[in-house]
Amino acid sequence: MCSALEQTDPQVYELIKGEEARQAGSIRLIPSENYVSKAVMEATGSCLTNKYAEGYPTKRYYEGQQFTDQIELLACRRVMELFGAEGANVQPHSGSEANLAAYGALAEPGETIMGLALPHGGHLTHGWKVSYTGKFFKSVQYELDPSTGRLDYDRIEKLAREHRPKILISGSSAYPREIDFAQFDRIAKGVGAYHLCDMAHIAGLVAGGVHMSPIPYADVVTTTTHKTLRGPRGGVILFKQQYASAVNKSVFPGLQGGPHMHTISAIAVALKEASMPSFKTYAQQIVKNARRLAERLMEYGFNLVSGGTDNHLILIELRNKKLAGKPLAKALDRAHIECNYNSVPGDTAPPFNPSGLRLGTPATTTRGMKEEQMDQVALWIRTVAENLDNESVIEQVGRQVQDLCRQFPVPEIFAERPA
Ligand code: DSN
Repeated sequence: MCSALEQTDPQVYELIKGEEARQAGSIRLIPSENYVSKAVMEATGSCLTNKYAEGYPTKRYYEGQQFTDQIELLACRRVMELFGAEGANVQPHSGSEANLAAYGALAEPGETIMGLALPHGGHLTHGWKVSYTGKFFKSVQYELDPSTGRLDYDRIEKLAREHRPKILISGSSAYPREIDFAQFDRIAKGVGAYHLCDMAHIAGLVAGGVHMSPIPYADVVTTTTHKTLRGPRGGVILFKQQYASAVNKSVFPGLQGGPHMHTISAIAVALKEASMPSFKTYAQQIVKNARRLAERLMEYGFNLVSGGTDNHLILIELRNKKLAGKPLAKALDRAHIECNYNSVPGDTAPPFNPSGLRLGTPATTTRGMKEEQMDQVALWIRTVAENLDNESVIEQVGRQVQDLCRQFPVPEIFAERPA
């Protein structure tokens, strides 16, 4: 029997089926991606996609909110409980919007924000020059210590004293080490700045108790919901109670109109999953897998930024291998191993063909892979890196990758398994 989608639009149906099979048949090492449960997927595809709910629970601009109000309140309650936060806004459509709304709540356009530079592992929205966050605000960017590849809190403090930002941003998109949020808070308080943490990458690790939580130390914390936290694509802002009104006004009506209630319901489901004991085991295994992958890669002569990892993420610096990030990422993709090329600290290569490769273990861990499989993945990465021009070796690796994928199916994706 045909599904409604297949009947109405066979073209889109086939494309989605193709993507399902691609996801099932490749090893996902992109550290910001994961696979959601069937329950999360069901909520995302529910009738809530039909409903407008501008405003906040009990104060909406549209009628018919008997269920949406309860869903939003439930999502807020669950996220506050999970992270121990005083307040929450679950309406941001994404992490970028959460960041922009949070800046808008704490600073006026033209005031100074200070975040980690993009080539050093920061996010575009931490004030990088091509982002509106770097245009609407005066942006000062701190960098990693070039000799260690790590955050240098003394240098950050010196820069903060010099520029006296209104907001000091902690958090990153490509930093493999634990971040000391107490240090950031001390620096922020010392210069009269708000401390805003973007914990998007590590939210699931914080929830699982394997990374220091920013909640006790930051005035406002933003996150996406789809990375290590393993929910649908969305954004959340957590805050101390005194910022509730400013944050809520900044999200709506400051930045957004109607919240995506289908996403908010799926966030609520993901939060329930993340509060279960099995999620702690999951978070622990993400870190174990990343450590093992990092160790093996170093044994094979790959240089890792900072010399390893404490979290879910690994950044390979490829210059000693005389390789660039883009051709290696593309060759790995042909071998059904997905990752992304990335700038590394001090990179002189252009961002579109940088010297680094970014890897992470949240998605492989969701599939049930453990240290033994990480040994295999590291060996495949080495084999592909040594055979960039040898398509038959790349194809052979690809077949082995698909064999492993069959042993560790993507939970809840019911595509045909790769042939
Ligand atoms: N947060 C980015 C990433 O890490 O992939 C995407 O914006």
